[in-house]
Amino acid sequence: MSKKDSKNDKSGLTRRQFINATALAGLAGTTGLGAGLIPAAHAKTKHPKGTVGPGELDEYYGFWSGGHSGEVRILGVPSMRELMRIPVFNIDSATGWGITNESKEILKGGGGPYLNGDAHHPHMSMTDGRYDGKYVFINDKANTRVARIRCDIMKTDKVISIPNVQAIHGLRVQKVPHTKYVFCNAEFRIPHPNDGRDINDPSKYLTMFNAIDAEKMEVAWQVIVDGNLDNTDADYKGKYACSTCYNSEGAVDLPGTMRNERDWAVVFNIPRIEDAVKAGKFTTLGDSKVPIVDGRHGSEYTMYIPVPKSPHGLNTSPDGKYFVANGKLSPTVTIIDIDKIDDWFDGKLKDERDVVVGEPELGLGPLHTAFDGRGNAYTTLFIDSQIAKWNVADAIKAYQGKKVNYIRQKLDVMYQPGHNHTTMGETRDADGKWLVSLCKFAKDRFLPVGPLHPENDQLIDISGDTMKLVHDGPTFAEPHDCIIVHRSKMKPLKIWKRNDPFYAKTTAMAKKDGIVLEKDNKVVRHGNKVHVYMTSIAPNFGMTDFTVKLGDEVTVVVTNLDQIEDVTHGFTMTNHGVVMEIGPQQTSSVTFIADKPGVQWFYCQWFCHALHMEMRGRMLVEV
Ligand code: CUK
Ligand code: CUA
Repeated sequence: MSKKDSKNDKSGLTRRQFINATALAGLAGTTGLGAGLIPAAHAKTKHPKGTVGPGELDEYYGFWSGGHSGEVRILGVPSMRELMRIPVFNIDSATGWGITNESKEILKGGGGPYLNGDAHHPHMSMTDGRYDGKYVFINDKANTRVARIRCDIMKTDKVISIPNVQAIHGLRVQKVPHTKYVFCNAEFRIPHPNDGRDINDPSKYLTMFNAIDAEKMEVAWQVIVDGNLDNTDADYKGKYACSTCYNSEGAVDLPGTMRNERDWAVVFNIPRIEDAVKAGKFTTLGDSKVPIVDGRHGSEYTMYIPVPKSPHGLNTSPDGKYFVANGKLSPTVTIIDIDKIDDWFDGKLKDERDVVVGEPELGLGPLHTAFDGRGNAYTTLFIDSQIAKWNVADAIKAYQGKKVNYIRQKLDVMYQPGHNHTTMGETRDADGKWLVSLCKFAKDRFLPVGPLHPENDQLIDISGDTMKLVHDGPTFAEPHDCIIVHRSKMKPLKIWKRNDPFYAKTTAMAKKDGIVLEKDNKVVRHGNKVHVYMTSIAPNFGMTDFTVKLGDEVTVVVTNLDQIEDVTHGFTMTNHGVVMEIGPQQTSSVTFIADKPGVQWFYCQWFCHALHMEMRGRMLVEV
C-alpha cells in the first residue's frame, strides 16, 4: 500500500488510525463509566479522571493481597489494571513457584510444604514513616506464616512460620525510625504446650502478639495477651503498636464471645518489651528460643483500652496523633489519643478510657478506616454498604459535647466493603487523591459467572470535597487489603543480576560441579543424581537433548543469557509436572524423577521469539 493510499484525505488520519478511532468512539458511547477500560480513542480530548490511556503509565503501584488464593497482586492505580501476580503461599503453574528448587527452599522456611495460604495484609517497609520501596510483608492466616517480597525483583524471598501460636491475622510494620519490626497478631487461642493436654479447658488457652525482625526474618519476641487479637497498626514515634482484641470472654463459641459489652484495643509498649527481653525477663516454650513476655492484664508492657465489643480494623492517622479502632458490631469508631497513652504508662492517668478522645457514630458495621492527609477519615460500613467520610477534629469536638456535624458524606459502594485504602494513606505522605473500597460482594455489578461471584474493588476520587465513584474492578478470592504506593518510591529491576542471592544455592551447586553457568551446557552425574546445566538464548536451549537413566533424580538448571528486557524463557518437561520461569539473566532449577522411559520432550512455555514453538529439546531416558 502506498503512502498516499493509506491516507484518509479529509481527516489526515491513516486508514488504520481512522478505523480504530471510529470503532472506539462507538464503544465509548455505549459503555459509560469505566476508567482504564476505554482506551484513549480521543487522543486530543481530555480523558475522564482516572482513565489511563494505552501506553500511559499509572501514577501508583497498588499491592493487593490475594486472600485465600495465597498470592499478592500488583495493580496500577488509577487504571486498576492488573500488572503482575506474585505467588507467595500458593503453587503457581506459570512461574513454577512451589515447583522450582529456589521457591521450594524459600517455602521450606515456612514449615511447609503447604499447598495453600490465606493472605490478608500486604504492607511495605518504611523509613521515617514513609515507604522505602524495599519489601512488602504479608501474613498467611491459614498456616500461621509471614512472607517477605523483595520489591526489586517482585519475588517472595523469605517465608517463616511463627512458633507457639495459631493463625497470623493482622500485620503492619514499624513505621519509625524504620521497619525494624513487622508486627503481627496471632488470632486463635490454644493451650500451651499444645501437646494434647488441656484441650477441653479453654481457660488455659491463650494467644500472642508477635514482632518479627524485618531484615533477618526471625521472630524477635512474643507477648502473651488476653482475648483474641484481630488487626494492628503502629504509631509514628516507634514506641507503640496497637491491636484490636475480641473475645475478652475467652469463649470458644459465638454466643460466649458476644457476652461482654466491651472488648479492647491493646497497646504494646515496644521499648519496655525490648528492655525486658534484654534483661532476660522472659520465658520460652518447647523447642522455640523466641523470648516470650507476659502481657496479660496488669503487666507493665501493655494497656487494655475498653472499646465496644468485637472491634475490627485498627488504623493510625497519618499525622501520628490517633489510633482508630473500628467498631464492627458497634456503629462507632473509637479515637485514641496516642500522647495520652504516654500519660497512662507514666501513671498520670488512672482510667484506660481517659485516652479516648472521640467515639463518632458513623453507621452500621464499621470495619476499616483510611485517611486523606487533610484531616478526614473514610470508614467502610459493611452492613450499610457505604463509605462514611468524616472529619477527625470535628468528631473529637462532638465527643466534648459541642454541636458539630462530623459526617461529611456517605457514599454507596457495591457491596459490603471490608478494607479501604487511600493513596499513600498509611504513611506521612497521605495525599488524598484516591480511595479504593474492597467490596466483598459484587452481586449484580458484572456479567454472571456462576454461583461463585468475583468481589468488587471500587475506585473513588477523593481529591475534591465529595467522593466520586469512578471505577468497578472485579477481583478473585479474596483481596482483604491493599496499599497504594506512589511510583516514585519504586525501583524494580528490568533484568536479573547474575549474582542475585535468590539463586545463590543453585550457583553454589554449579560451582561445586565445576560449571560456569553463563556458558556451560553439560551433564554432571553423581550416582543416580544427574545435574543438567544448560543456557538459553531465544529461540534455543544450549542443549537439544540429554540422556539419563530411568529412575534417575534429575536436576535441570537453566541460565537465561538474554540481556533484553522482557525476554523470559521457560522450561517445561512434558508429563512430569515440571515448569519454571527463567527471566533475562536469571538462573532457575527444578528437580524431578525421570520415571518414564523413552523420549520425553521439554519446551519453553514463555513466548519469547517467532521460533518460540521450536524452542524445545529431548530428554532421552534409557532403561
Ligand atoms: S480483615 Cu478481612 S475485611 Cu483479615 Cu484485614 Cu477486615
Ligand atoms: Cu524461550 Cu519461548
